[in-house]
Amino acid sequence: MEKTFIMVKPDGVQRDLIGQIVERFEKKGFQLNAAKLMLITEELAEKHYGEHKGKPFFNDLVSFITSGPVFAMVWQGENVIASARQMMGKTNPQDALPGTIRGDFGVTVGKNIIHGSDSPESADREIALFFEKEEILSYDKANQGWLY
Ligand code: DAT
Ligand code: MG
Repeated sequence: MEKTFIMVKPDGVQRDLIGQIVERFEKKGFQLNAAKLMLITEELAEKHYGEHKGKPFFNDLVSFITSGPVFAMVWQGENVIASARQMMGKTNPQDALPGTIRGDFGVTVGKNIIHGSDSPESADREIALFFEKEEILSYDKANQGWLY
């Protein structure tokens, strides 16, 4: 089953949004495989956001993502990578539709609450950056027959 890396950013943690965000993914029908509250080092931030190195917002992005605890997660489900991106909404909360996480909770692009992998390649890379293999749990859930 497809897996993706989802992270509540420092603003989402400070604004007490972890529970509501987890609830949206649970209610949708996705399955949680791993989760932890953690601090991101500068080194990890630069790796995670490597594709943005050299862009004008890169330094602010690294400062922001290392500024406080994040809540890192792995979720699984059919088409979870693209579905999670839809649930998050557009990168800039001002373009994100109501009903999406960024549309409902965010105001500016610099503090847009949540990260989600944008492709299968990114998901594999990001899951491996943030989690050890033993931290990612596969387990049966009784609701699966009612989802698939
Ligand atoms: P996403 O997080 O939707 O995958 P992205 O990968 O293009 O978006 O950018 C990563 C993060 O960088 C994004 O969540 C917020 C920040 N960012 C992107 N574009 C920005 C901009 N023009 N100004 C400030 N921050 C920006
Ligand atoms: Mg991205």
